[in-house]
This record gives sequence, structure tokens and C-alpha cells, in this order.
Amino acid sequence: MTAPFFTQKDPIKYRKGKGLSYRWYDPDKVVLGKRMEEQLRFAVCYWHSFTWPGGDAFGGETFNRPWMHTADEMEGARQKADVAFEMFDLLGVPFFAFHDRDIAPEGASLAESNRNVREIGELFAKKMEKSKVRLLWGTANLFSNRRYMAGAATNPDPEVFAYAAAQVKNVLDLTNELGGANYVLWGGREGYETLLNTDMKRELNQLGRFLNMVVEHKNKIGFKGTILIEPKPKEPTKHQYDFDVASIFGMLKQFGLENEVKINIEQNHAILAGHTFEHELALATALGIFGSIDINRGDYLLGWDTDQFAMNIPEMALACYYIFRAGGFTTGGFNFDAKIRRQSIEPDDLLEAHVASMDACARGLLIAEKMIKDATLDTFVEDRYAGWGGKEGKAILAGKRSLDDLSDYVLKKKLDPQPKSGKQEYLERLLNEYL
Ligand code: XLS
Ligand code: NI
Ligand code: NI
Repeated sequence: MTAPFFTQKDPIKYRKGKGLSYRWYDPDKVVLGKRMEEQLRFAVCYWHSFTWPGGDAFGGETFNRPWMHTADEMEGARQKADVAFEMFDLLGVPFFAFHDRDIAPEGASLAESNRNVREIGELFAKKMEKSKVRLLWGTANLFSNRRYMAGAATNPDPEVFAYAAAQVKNVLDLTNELGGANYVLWGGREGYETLLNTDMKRELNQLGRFLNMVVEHKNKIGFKGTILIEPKPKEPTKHQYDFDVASIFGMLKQFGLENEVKINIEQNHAILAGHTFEHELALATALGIFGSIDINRGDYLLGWDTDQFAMNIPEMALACYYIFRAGGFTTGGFNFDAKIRRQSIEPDDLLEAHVASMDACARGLLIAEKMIKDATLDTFVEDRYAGWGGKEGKAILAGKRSLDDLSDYVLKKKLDPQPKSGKQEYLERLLNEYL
């Protein structure tokens, strides 16, 4: 028996109780018209919290989790589920998320792997009767096994494509049965290392077909959740096709899926793509494909996916501003795709990390609320574009002016537009005032 695993025994509450407590995350506090719990929709991710042993490229396991060392792997999977639900209930989070291979060991055949996943899925269903936790999303791990080394949907071998499809079917069915709010596709190996062995056009078409098959299956089984794609520019693949929000949007348009699929944006992936987190959030919102968030923090000095817990309050405030001024989440939420550092070896370090980051997100939301209600920023931006509300501005956008028309207009009116200050430093000071 592994559970109880944590020394913390009492459910963690807002500013009360023994041991850990939330300082800012008050689930019942109404912010921007909804309870904080409903606005933030926090999820614990299964992989980093319960399946990652604390290794890095130069050294192995540091955590020594008992469920990773059982003689019978399925017994380990059951113990892991016990600890996971112990943590969900201690934190009081409304959601969790998993890959098939996080929750159950891969078997000798697909049939056996599917059975393992199903068995733990049934255990989840039982545990969910007693817990308030719900499933934010499920996903298939189409990147760890060596069969996927050259990609899943984009593999040169159609049998690998078929295997990946079969794996997705199993997890999408399970996600549906568990009442999941979304299903995620992250294509870690959908890309290439060298063009010398790659037919890019063919691979992109394969990916488009795969995505369409997922949507067709979703409709067939009546899954009510949202299909999400998670962009990442590189790692493990050198050139990844789902690089960022913009490239996914192009792909969705190409394959006729822009109304079917939305995006799961991860902070660390945004900065690896050379963007700010808010850039990706604002672009997805502008394109109407914002779905959900993998909340974490990348290290600006490192060029890889460190997946640290988000703790930076000014950054969270800005992110929350762009998320909640656009209306916030529908089926999505803040999923902690984040791992504790490999030296954080005490069981309760897992709780500390989640509590601290939930508080940082809650503070971000509270600051964003001030910014949204005050509206000085919004008004500034609106005023900046006020000219477009005039007669000529409207006519241009409505397609009623040609290059000839505008040339005549400028010459006749002898226009000489004068630059206006962008007032960046004033706006930065304003932002600091809210913090
Ligand atoms: C890896 C991704 C992964 C996805 C789910 O970089 O973030 O964890 O969120 O497959
Ligand atoms: Ni992620
Ligand atoms: Ni990541």
C-alpha cells in the first residue's frame, strides 16, 4: 500500500486549517462574474506528477516513488491511481488530465495495452464517484515507444499510422466515457530531423487525414468535448509541424477543420517558439480557436522545455488579462503541465508546487479583474484605432475602396498623416500600478 502518501492529511483550504493553505485561491470568491474555481478550472496532470521519476539527461531517478518499483506493473498503476486521487482530493482541484501510457503500462500487444488502460479507466470511474474531480482531457502517448521514432500520423509506414489511430480510438472512447471536457493531440514526433529523408508534403497530408479521422470519430461516438491541438516548435523533433498557433491555424484551414478543433497553449512552448505567452493567447483568441492552457513556465536562459510551475505574478497577470478579457474558458482550463525540480524529493513538495502555482494564477486573475474593470488599457487601445470608425476607415474595410480610389483620395485631400506616440512607457507604468 502506497497511499496515504502525503504527510498533509487535511484537504487544503483557503486561509484555514493545519499545514498548507491557499493564500489567494479562494474557490468560492466571485471574480468577473464566476466563482474562482469555475474561472480557473485547474487540472493536475498525471504524467509529470506521478509518472516522471525525476531523471534528466545525465542522471536517473531521484524521487524513488514506491509505485514505480512494484513487481507487478498493473499493481503499481493501481497504487499510482490511489496516490493521484489522494492528491486531487487534498488540493480540491476540479480536474485532472492523462495520457494512456501514464495511467497503465504498455502490454505485449495493443490488445493488452488497451485492456490495461481500460482497467485503470474503470478504477478512475469508481474513484470519481467519491471525488469531485473531473477529467479535463485525455490524450494518447504517440511519442515514447520506438515504433513512433519517425512520427505517428506522419510516419513513412502506414502501419504505424494505423497503430496510432487505434491508440487514439481507445483513449478518445475512454475520455468520452469518463465525461472528459476535451481531448488533446500533441504531435511531439510529427515533424522531421532532416529533409534528406522526408517528404514534407506527403507527411502534412497524412497529418490532415489523421486529424480529420479524430473529428469523425468524435462525432460518431457523440463526444461532447472539444478536440484540441497543442503547439510546440521543437523537442523532441527538430522541425515540428504544429510549431505555434499561427501554423496550426494554417493547417486547420488547409484541412477544413478550423471550426472543429481548438488550441491548447502551453507557456513554455510559446517561448520556445520565440513568442510571448500572451502573443499566443491573443492570437488564438483573435482567430477564434482558443481552447485551453497547459500552464507552466519555461526558463528564459534555456532552450528546452523545463516545464516549471508558473510562479511569476506579473506574467500571470498579463496572461489572465488576455484570457479573461476575451471571456475566459469554455471547455478548457489551466492544466498544470509542470514538474517539480528533481531535487524536490519530499512527497509534499508536489502539494507545495500546486498550491504555490494555484495562488500565483489566482493573483493573476485578481489583477486581471482590476485591469479589465478599470478599462484604461482597453480604452487606450480603442482610441488608438478610432480613425477606423470614420467614414473612410469603414469603407476601406468593407471592400469599397481600391488602390485607385485611395490614391485619388490622398492626392485630392493632400493628406499628410502625422505620427502619434505609442506611449509604451506610460502603459508599462500603468501595468505596474495594477500589480
Ligand atoms: C510536451 C507536451 C505534453 C502534452 C501532452 O511537451 O507538453 O506534455 O501536453 O501530450
Ligand atoms: Ni503540454
Ligand atoms: Ni512543455
